[in-house]
Amino acid sequence: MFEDKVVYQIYPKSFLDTTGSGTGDLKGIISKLDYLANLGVDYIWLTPIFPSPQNDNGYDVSDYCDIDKRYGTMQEFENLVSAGNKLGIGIMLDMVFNHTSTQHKWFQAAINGDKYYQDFYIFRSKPTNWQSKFGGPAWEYIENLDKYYLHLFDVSQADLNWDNKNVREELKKVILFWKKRGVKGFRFDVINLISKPQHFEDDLTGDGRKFYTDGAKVHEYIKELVSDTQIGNMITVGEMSSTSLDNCIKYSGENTNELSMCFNFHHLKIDYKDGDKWQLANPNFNELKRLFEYWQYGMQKGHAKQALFSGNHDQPRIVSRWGSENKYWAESAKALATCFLLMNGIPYIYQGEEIGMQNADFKRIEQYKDVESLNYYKILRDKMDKQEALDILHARSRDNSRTPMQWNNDKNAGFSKGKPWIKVNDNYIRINAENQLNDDNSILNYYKKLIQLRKNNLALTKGSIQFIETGFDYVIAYVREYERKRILVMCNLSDSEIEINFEHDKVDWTWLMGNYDSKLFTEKLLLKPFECNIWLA
Ligand code: TEU
Repeated sequence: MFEDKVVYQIYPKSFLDTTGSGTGDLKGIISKLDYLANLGVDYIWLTPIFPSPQNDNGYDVSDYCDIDKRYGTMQEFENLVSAGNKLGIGIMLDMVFNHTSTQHKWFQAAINGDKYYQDFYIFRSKPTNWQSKFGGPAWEYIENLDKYYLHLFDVSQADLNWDNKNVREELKKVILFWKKRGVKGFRFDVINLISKPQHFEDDLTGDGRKFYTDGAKVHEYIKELVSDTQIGNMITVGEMSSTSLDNCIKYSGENTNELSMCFNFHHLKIDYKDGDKWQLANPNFNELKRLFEYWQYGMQKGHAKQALFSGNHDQPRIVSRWGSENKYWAESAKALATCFLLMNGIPYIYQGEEIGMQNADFKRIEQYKDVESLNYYKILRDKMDKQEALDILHARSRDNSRTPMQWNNDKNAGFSKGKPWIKVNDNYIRINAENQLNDDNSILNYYKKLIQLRKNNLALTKGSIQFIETGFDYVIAYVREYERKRILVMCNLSDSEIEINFEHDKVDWTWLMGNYDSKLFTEKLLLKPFECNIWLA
């Protein structure tokens, strides 16, 4: 199920502001549904729009069953759902169930001495040495309880205690609340971190993640949540942090009664030095190919489903990261899209990716808003000078993908008539949706054609995948096959021209599409910089 669907991720805060507040809103999303329907999108996933102090832009939820006033009203949300329905676009909401904001009434009751709610969280008299994923210790002291609470993320995001049945019951109510309002699916934030160990101990070799990642009861809890709320037939995607193939086969396997698909991030770490996000390295395309093969073959064999994606609101822009910002900007954006979106799984497009949006153009630390970036800036500054730390943020900050959507070349890229909450990239004059809508050769129209191609070919939705060795690390090539129909996808992810030898391959391939001119498949195949082609046998 869902292989023929395409999901578009919206970061509401940065999508479109209709009030001049500087923050995007629900009405803005409604006004762009036509744009999304035209692109060929079936679902939109909204990152959290619930009331929140916004320390982590909504991933710190203070009330799961309401809409943050910044974004609009419940009525407007219902309007969005029905407007979406008319266009065949379903709404997916982001369930942040690993933690709540410390402003949530449960946490407030807990720290004011309510024992019932203290058991909703993880309070201990003695902290461990675990590190928060945003830097610094994972435990925070509460004086009047003389106890520490666990926060795997920001100090304002307290981890929930899923071993408490009452917590699980409350979270089920949240799902039912939104289901009733016509929501068509859910994304579950870091859902593989919910099952914590029985005993907390120091991690002598790492930051603590080995004790809570894919924890002992995680599958049991997901099954219970899915079955008690009857969302087994809806589109559900779990965000899996540092997960393993075996676990993902359970999370999203055909008859495991858990989720319909999962995100994993291993392929987006090929440019981390020694696995450290905050140390720069060139992308290792050999490793990328190995990871694609491992996950695609593994999930295929396990009858499990993967979300296909190259970016989201936590990742730098892919075209800046592995593509080309200048000379081969459009070519590289198209090649990367082709490579990612035609594999076996369900394509996810992050807002602005379809027009080749690039990393933020920030020069000063004051321009950054993201809590993780600001925390790490301090940590980096202890080790290096200012410019070096800023260079790392420029490449790695989550704000890179959070700058406002570039709609047109009006003031603020058409995003807002007020002062945007975060700086618009100055390149909006050149890179914007309006410019691309009427240009047949644009990245936007390429995405549209790619989506149509995928939907019109069972080989690309239901087909198996087989990777092809070309002798070049940065050429990703694979064949999708269904009922003897074969489609060959080949992408040169480098800025050099290369020649590949296919003397042994005698298949007659017909060209379907690509990012340069139509190309015959020949024994000696010359690929231009970032050239990609799709052929049919
Ligand atoms: O992210 C989970 C996560 O572990 C990472 O993606 C993290 O944001 C970062 O990349 C570590 O370097 C999810 C959400 O997508 C993210 O926006 C939230 O901040 C986080 O959970 C906490 O809810």
